Amino acid sequence: MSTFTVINPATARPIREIARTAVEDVDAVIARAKHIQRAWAGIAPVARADALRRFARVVEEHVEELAQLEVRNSGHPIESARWEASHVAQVLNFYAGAPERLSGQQIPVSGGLDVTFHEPYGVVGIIVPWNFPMTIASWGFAPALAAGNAVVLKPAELTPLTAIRLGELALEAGLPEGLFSVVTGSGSVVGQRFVSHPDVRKVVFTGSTEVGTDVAAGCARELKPVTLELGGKSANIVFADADLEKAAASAPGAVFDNAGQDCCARSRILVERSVYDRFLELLEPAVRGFTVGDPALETTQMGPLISASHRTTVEGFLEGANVAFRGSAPSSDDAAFGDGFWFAPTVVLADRGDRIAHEEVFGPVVAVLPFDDETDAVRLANDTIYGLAGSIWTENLGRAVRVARGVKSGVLSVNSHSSVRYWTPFGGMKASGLGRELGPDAAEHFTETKNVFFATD
Ligand code: TXE
Repeated sequence: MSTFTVINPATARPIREIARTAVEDVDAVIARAKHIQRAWAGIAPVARADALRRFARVVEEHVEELAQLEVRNSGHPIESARWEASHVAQVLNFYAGAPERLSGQQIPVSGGLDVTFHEPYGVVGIIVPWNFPMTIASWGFAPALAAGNAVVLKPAELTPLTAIRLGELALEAGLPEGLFSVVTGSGSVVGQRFVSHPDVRKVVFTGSTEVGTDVAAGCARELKPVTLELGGKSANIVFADADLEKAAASAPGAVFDNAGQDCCARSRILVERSVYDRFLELLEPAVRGFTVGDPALETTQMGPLISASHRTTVEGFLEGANVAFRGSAPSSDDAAFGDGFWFAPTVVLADRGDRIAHEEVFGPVVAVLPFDDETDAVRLANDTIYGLAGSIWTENLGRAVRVARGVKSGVLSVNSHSSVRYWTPFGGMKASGLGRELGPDAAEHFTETKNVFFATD
């Protein structure tokens, strides 16, 4: 059997060999999922809810183990990894409330009774990237299962370990075998089979805009609905009337969290020209003080990049760039972490036409650009193909409302950088995606509406 090696990005040392699933084996998993899904959809809603609550409890009991696994496989700082593992349990708990609430409608008609049903699609294929392996997977599988679907999940080649463990925990929690299957392997084989297989009736994809566009085209050929969560180049807009100390202190976390490998990273800081110099003065100590190093330590704020080749890509963005200042990272002579894929947080002063002002870096590099007034700020914020997240810093309520309505992004926050709460909708506009995940309606997104008319005459 063909395998690939999973590497610890903090040390560059191998962790485990993982199977590359062949197409025939993917087909067998899908066939089993199709079979078990009928029974799952047929049980009482409360039984589905109970099963998901049990799954949530088992995940809760394994938060530390899952977190430690993510530290090794992804280099996430332990505190972040604990948050991620707990988040999976919370997402499961939240959507465990959905089965009894997937109500249809009764629509007034003459000569009978008209009602709608939310029917599950059947088998849902979920394709996950390497940046947040556990959380992004749960945004798909929890509501999909709650709605009565079976799930086949493909983790990224670089980071399959927590997904594999979640698959085992589902069985420990008593979910029927085959209902939630984790299928490891390459995107071009396993991921593409989810797209092309006629029995996978919906696909959820998170990853690059390039591959996402391909996945959507493949799904279109099969007339298969698809949810896409893609790249971002989100703006952190700082007006002169903002609490500058707070805005500057929080800006590094908003872009360097997860080493910038976050689709919501506020990777462009747009600063009103009159406070541009003052803001940079405040930003510099915050960046230099950002703690980069051993992900196992609770004091660490940022770990390594995910791979050597990704580090090369990120480095490429600094060619010809005007670097203002940088934070620190373990160097090659560090005994424990010298071989890891480290990259120090970097602040670049950019011009509007620069590549770094438009393209997603997906690393700890932030571009700072000045703007003139509110209209200019909105224009600049929207000057990208993406539209995922963003932050607005101002003490003027009217301006906050106007700018929040003017910026074409799916998830915005004012005087904070929050993006993800499992009970609020998440997703992007423009090249950042299609459809929404999380929030009160996510389980319904994994159903098709059926309308039935019962004649009474
Ligand atoms: O993503 P891919 P990668 C961006 C980011 C990053 C770049 C590449 O800039 O550097 O994308 O990351 C599977 N059919 N983002 O290589 O290739 C693949 O196996 C079906 C931004 O991880 O898009 C993996 O499971 N599936 C983004 C998943 O798709 C395929 C998050 C994502 O892989 C496939 C991640 C195919 N033909 C990366 N090819 C964000 N902004 O959140 C690959 N896959």
